[in-house]
Amino acid sequence: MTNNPELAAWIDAVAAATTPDKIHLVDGSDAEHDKLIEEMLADGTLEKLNEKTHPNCFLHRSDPSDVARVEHLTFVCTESEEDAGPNNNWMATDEGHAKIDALFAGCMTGRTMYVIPYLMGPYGSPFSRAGVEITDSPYVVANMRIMARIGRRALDHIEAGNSFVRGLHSVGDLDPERRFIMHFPEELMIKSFGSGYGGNALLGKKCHALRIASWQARTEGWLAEHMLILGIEDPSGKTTYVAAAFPSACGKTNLAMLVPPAEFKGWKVWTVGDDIAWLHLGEDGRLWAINPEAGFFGVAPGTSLTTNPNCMKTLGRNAIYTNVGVTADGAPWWEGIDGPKPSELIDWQGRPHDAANGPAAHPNSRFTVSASQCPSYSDQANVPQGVPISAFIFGGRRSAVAPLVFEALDWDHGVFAAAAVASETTAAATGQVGQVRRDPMAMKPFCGYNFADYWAHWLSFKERSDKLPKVFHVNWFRKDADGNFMWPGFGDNMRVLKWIIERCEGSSDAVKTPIGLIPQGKDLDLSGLDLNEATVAALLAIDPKIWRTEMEAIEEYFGSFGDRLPGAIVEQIERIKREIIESQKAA
Ligand code: SAT
Ligand code: MN
Repeated sequence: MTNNPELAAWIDAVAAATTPDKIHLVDGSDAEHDKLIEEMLADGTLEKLNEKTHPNCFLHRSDPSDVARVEHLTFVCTESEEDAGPNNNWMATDEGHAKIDALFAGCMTGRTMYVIPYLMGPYGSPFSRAGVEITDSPYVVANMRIMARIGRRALDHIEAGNSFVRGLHSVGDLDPERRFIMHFPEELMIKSFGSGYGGNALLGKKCHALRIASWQARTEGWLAEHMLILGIEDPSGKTTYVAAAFPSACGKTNLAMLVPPAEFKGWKVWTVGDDIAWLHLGEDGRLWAINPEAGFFGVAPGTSLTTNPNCMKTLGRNAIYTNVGVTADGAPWWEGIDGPKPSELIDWQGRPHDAANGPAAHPNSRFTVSASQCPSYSDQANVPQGVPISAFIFGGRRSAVAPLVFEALDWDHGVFAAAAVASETTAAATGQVGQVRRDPMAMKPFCGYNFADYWAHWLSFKERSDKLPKVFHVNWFRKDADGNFMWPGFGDNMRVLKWIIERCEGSSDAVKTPIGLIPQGKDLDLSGLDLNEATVAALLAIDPKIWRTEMEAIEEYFGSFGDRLPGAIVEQIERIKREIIESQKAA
């Protein structure tokens, strides 16, 4: 099966433990894919959508209890609990293995065991990393084929002697009581049991490219981040790259594929990635980013020709839809898609749609599609050294508190501001939606080690380079007293991106406040936008009273990391608190 002895021994050991009927080494070929699709159509795993309107598109309905990531069942298993940190569920390595191995015992009887060699990152990039996922889910194979570079070339990379992450996955019996997603960063290993869904099952994505990779990145001096990467081309043809981190289901895919408003003649946005960035310091001192993924696993609801035209043009063919609704003529459908709601609709659970049962598409329903189909896909997306990043943008979903945008004063302050990000929870993870929680760097669910060590790692880049990206914080989700969004968002976010680029070039103004540098209305290009002055001022305002309360919440959160918290973070807290009080006295 393979001439790599380590891989061969692992495949044998897994087969002995899980007792599959068949073992299939995935080569990634079209013929193999066609056969898998045929089998999934035959057993009902997939449903064919309308070939005329949606060529080569399929619908998968997951078990209704298995529709999102399960953070309470996700563990980082290390020798020392301190290494996992208060931000992770921890289990001792031996205990973790014992617990999950018991579930894997004999679980593939009657099933085929698929062995998927995969590469995260462009072929030929020194920053790309390999993995092998063993799974009993053909749906996982089909999704991994879109999301990663799988098959023969990835196996060649491993057989050339490169290290690889081992990921073992079984859907088990989909019993939420018998479900665990476990990471063993010290062994470069993942074991996931009992879920077939997205981030729980496509192990190259969150499990490998973020949790395990963030651990590797710290020991090796790079960054693995929950960030989109995009290039902004100005009318002169100059392209500036930025990377932006937002929690799941907060619009990363929309921002990555942004179409500038009509007033922005000659401006273009190029998509490099929509979810994950791996960043390395170049010899020039700049941070260079690659997208380890090859596809998009995006949230369907809310996606339309108005909110994200490039995405709509990407996902109409060769796509797998999970948990969306379907129209009478076999087209995928979700809340927020263009056009009127059809009178006949099947919901995500396969029932005739009845509003009493909730939305037709699950709020976390998804599409899986190759990035190469995206009209805004960057011609630099597969360049081995990646693209140079000029700005980091962080943000969350905050109805109040955070202004539309601010710039950090320096690197330490930027790391603090990113670490202090909070956001209202979404349907991307099971649990209550709309609760404010701290989500540092949008990595709360994905950092594979102690956040205190992670912030220290971020801070350490200052000693290694004086050409680091500028750091910004944005909030597209500010609401007025009546609960309406004040900022139009989507394509109009270009107006904020433009100010950010101008700040990087030193050509735009800002006012210094205790929390950072904030533009005034005059500094933003708001041409053609129907926003009154009072709304613009409210979007850019910071209320010292609210910020004193916010700083207390931030301080309490950071306090939970005890002595391991870097001193530079404590200094930022003290400075901002002091300056807020001074500004109140001066007013
Ligand atoms: O389910 S995934 O983790 O892949 C998607 C997300 O929550 O961002
Ligand atoms: Mn994500």
